[in-house]
Amino acid sequence: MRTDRTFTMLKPDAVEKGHIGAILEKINASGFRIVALKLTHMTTADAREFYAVHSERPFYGELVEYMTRGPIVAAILEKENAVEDFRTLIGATNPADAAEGTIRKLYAASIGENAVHGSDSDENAAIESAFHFAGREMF
Ligand code: DAT
Ligand code: MG
Repeated sequence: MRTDRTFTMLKPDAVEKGHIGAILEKINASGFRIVALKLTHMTTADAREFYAVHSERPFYGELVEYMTRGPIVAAILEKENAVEDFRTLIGATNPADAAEGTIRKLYAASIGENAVHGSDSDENAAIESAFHFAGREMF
């Protein structure tokens, strides 16, 4: 059986509101194994690079401000079909469109402050994991 990995961040709003425990609990209860985990604080340069694909979008400046205003929880998660299943678990980018029971429906305030990140492909999961974690921090 192939096991897949995805990368997630619990974003500054989720950390500020004290939702780390509840979100990690939901992630574990949904069958994901945590294989890397840390509290970290992205610099402006980090956030600009991490979201470089959105650099031409009108919300890029706000996104970088938001992602750097406080600490985040970065994690790598393992599960069969991890990328797709995790995107289902977090729900739509805009919490107003997110399905009932999804993490964004439960914890996100708005499209701009949407509580959690999930990689959108296996390739990006690997790139994003390596952005935040050294090999010796992955288990
Ligand atoms: P996702 O995080 O669901 O993969 P995305 O990659 O399209 O969504 O965008 C990355 C982040 O940028 C998203 O989580 C929140 C922010 N964002 C996206 N679209 C936005 C918009 N229309 N207005 C404000 N922020 C937005
Ligand atoms: Mg995305």
